[in-house]
Amino acid sequence: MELEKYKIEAHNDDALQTHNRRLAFVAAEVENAEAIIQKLVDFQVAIPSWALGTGGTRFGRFSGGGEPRNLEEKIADIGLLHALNKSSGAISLHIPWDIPENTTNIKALAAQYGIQFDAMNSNTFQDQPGQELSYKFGSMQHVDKAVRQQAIDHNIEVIKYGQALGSNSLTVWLSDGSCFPGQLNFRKAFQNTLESLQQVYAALPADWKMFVEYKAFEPNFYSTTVGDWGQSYLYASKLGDQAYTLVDLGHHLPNANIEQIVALLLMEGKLGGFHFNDSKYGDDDLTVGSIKPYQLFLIFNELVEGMDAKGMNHATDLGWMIDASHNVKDPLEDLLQSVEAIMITYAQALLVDRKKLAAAQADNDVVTAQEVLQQAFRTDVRALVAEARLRSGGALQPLALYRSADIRAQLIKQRGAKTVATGL
Ligand code: LRH
Ligand code: MN
Repeated sequence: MELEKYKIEAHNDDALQTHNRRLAFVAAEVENAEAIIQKLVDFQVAIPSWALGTGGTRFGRFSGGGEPRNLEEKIADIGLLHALNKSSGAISLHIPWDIPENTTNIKALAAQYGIQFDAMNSNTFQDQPGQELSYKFGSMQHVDKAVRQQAIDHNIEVIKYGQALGSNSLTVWLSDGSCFPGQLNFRKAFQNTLESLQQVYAALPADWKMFVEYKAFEPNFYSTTVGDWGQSYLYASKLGDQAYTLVDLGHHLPNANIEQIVALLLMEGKLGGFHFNDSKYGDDDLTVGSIKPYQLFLIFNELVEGMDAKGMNHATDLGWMIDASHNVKDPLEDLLQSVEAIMITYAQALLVDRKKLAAAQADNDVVTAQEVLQQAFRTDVRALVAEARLRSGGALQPLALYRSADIRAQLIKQRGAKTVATGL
């Protein structure tokens, strides 16, 4: 479903006066407004191909209708998000949920919408129909070499799909672990997993990155073989320079200081990217910034400080991806809110008075240090984010236009009320 340009222009004309008033106010407050707007224009967040349908839990799934029936319609949905906010210019595919039958056609279709292919995701946490060997007791950790080889072959196949589409990174999330004490020899599980990852690493094209995603628990509930940032860092360090850790915000034990983890991984040059979402309890995969917006700000504060300290390019040197699932919201509205939260938080982190913060830290002036951070967090930067969208040809208020243009109703009319998208 195309969103006609004239509809975006008409929407912006109606909202322009209010926008300009708000922009003038914040631009008067913020000295580096122009630089921030330009950084926002360049900043793109990859949308997960597995989060365009209504997710669910083991207790139930309540479809909202009009869900994409195939990869082509998923790319069209991301094209729609990108037309609205001009910040969703990439898709992250999950294999085999989204196998591109004809990579040339899929690549051409994505290009039409201005969509790039971000990290590819492998899947050795489910058994596929007709699969020879089961991953019930793990994949790369498995005691049976043949199961490990099956997982290695799958990851190498995923790299090939990615090469054909123009992706240049592979995310490996392993659900491997154990549910009961005694079930697993932790040392052998680590070594089997490392040897397996080394074979996948050896198949990486020279310009590719491998992201090792860690997770504390689920689906295993006693141990996870890539269970925290330290274990992921250990694997990535032993694998080589093309291997990095991937931080999924929902994959930590309660009250973990994620911003400190991010600062140290960045310092070590081993932070590869993010799966943004939010959570209150476990891996809830909720809308970014919906539960702990200040934690998200503190993470972006460390990112900006750490990336500038290393002279890194904010837009291209790390993998910026969302990983969410939607139980009660329209998937596209949820993703629009998540991208907006990321852009707002990035803008606030760019606002932090770094000189004043460093001086306060040098003086152990704890109060001023907090004031510097909260001054930025309490600044309403939404007009800067909207201005970046306007300059990129997007909508000033994406969610409002998505609703006023009645897009979900048109998708249901086009696809039906009972369509089910592959994914979570
Ligand atoms: C695991 C995870 C991983 C994906 C999956 C869909 O919880 O975060 O990144 O493969 O979700
Ligand atoms: Mn994830």
